[in-house]
Amino acid sequence: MSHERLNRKSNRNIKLALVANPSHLEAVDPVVQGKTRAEQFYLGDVQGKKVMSILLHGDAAFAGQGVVYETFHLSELPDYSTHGTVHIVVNNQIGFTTDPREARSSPYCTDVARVVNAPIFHVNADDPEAVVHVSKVAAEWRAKFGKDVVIDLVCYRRNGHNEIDEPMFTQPLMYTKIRSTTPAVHKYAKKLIAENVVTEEYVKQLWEKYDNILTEAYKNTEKEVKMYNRDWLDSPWHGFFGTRSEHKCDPTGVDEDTLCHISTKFSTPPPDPFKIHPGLKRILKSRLEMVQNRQLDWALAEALAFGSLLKEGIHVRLSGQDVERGTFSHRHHVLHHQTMDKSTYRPLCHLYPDQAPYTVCNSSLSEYGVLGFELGFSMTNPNALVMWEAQFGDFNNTAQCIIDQFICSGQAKWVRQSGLVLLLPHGMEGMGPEHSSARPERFLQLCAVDSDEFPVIDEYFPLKQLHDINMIVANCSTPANMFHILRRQIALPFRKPLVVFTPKSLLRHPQCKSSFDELLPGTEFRRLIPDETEPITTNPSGVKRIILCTGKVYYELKKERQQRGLDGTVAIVRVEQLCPFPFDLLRDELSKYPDADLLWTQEEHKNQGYWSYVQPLIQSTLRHLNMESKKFNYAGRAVSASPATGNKHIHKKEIEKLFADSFSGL
Ligand SMILES: Cc1ncc(C[n+]2csc(CCOP(=O)(O)OP(=O)(O)O)c2C)c(N)n1
Repeated sequence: MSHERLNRKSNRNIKLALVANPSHLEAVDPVVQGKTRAEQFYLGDVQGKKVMSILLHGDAAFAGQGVVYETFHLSELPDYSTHGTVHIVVNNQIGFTTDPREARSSPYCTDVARVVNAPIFHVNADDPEAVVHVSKVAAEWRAKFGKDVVIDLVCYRRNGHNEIDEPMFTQPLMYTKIRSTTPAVHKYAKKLIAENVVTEEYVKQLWEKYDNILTEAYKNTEKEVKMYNRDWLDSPWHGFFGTRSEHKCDPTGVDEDTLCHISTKFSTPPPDPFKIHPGLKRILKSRLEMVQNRQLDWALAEALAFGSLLKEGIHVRLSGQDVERGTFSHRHHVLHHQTMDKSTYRPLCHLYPDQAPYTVCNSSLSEYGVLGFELGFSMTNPNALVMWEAQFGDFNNTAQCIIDQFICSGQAKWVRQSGLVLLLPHGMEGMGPEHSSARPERFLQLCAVDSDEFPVIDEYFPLKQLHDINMIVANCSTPANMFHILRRQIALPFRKPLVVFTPKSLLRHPQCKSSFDELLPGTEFRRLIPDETEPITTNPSGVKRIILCTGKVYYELKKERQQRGLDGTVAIVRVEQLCPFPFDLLRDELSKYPDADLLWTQEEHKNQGYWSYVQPLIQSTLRHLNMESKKFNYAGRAVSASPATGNKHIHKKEIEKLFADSFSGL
């Protein structure tokens, strides 16, 4: 929520926005910073002279929560700086019932701020004039140097935690003292009266005036009989919601000329005399060959999605560890001059003279802080594609608090929309327990889906589903689908967080290519991809088994099917949008092969991946079709405590079993 009013001293309007904050202490810090950065960015406020953030902290949380440290480390990074934040620590020398001797190892609760050499003012909060003085110095510091500054308000908490707890249970000596201490406001009034600065009568009047303001405001709340969502939003996206029909998603296809232009620019080395690495020359050359063949791989799909949005005036921001090159070296969005320091070339910034800005930025090695930051960034402008990529999908769990408290539940709790995209590299490729799984099961468990009910299907169903869901979860198996789902984030008439499990080996898989034809006007994101191979399309009655799957395992199953001579017997159907679930398309698919049995095959272990999520959804669809008696089973790895084995031999054996189970009995 926010409030805007005239500041009589500067004669300027000042808007104060309060960012919605979960119970999780300090979690909001990076969110505030991201939002501040975005406000500055879209206002062209490159020095942070128009927008700034103030972060309020508790002493125990400031010292104890690691996200505070992560947030400080963003403060001076080129694409994350907010040009100085004023931190105010309400240091009441207690955290719930814990006193500082048990709450931290550093002498001061504010010592974490020393990592950026921020000035820290420890001030006696019982001395209001000292507090005002220190606050002025802090504000001047921030204005002059554009760097963080900390005010440590050394004070006490008069009552127990939450005002109702009994502090004498745990801090009897301290609270005996506090109870005999005159409150700061009375102390200060007494001092001013003694110094003849004010009279007793003046103080009394001031008290009454203040009391009346509060009483009146409280009474006014009773007159409010209606609640409007817009009153709770500090950036209500007027131009966005006012102008769009909720029932219409803009097309995501793009014309051939635009595709050719962007992909050629993206595949062309920078103009002379910029010297790029010879390996990159080869990469760009093979990219260009692909473009000439009207084909695209994953890197081109990303570039075409970003580039076409930039052309349409949409700001694109991609942030995360090593995103500029890409963890798997597939992207190369920032090219480095081989003999000149700090000289770089960003092809996607040179597509059109009037394009929107493209931001691609390697982040610090943080997930919690950086994901929170990007979430905050995404809340400011609906006409921006803001993405956070994890180095490997596994690492998203160090940002679990942002996912749980903000991303999956933010709209339900705070009527706040965000179109933030999470790109999570995922896939069982024999890399061992640590780099295999983005934990799809966790994201799917967070989706507000009723798996027992087959929904009413009409022409608005796909969009209505998206409108009603808390977040979209997808696993794209083709570059074209990745292109469309990214563009759809902006084409939608509302904003939803999108979680995409992205590939590793598929980045270079010879079969994981799409044609420009799949991106042209009239094409769109495919929530489910039916089996469109021969002879299945011409002879569906030959199909004895339907394998439903998602992601990379499709390519492996397809190859195995061919080797086993089962091309006409097994239909392999890909669920690309896991949530919301494509009930309508699955219904159509199951109806095509009424006599076939049904399998869900996944490469993830049985207690992980998608099985627990899809099983009841598929069963509801079967019930709807009166096909409850159809054989429907799971094929894949057994349950496991760890996401993957670290033993190559076992990995291979597991895949062999997955194939054996998937094609058994045929
Ligand atoms: C991440 C997190 N862990 C635990 C809690 C439970 N909790 C609520 S208040 C509190 C103490 C906070 O102390 P401090 O930071 O000094 O702030 P104060 O309440 O004294 O202003 C705790 C532990 C929480 N809200 N968030």
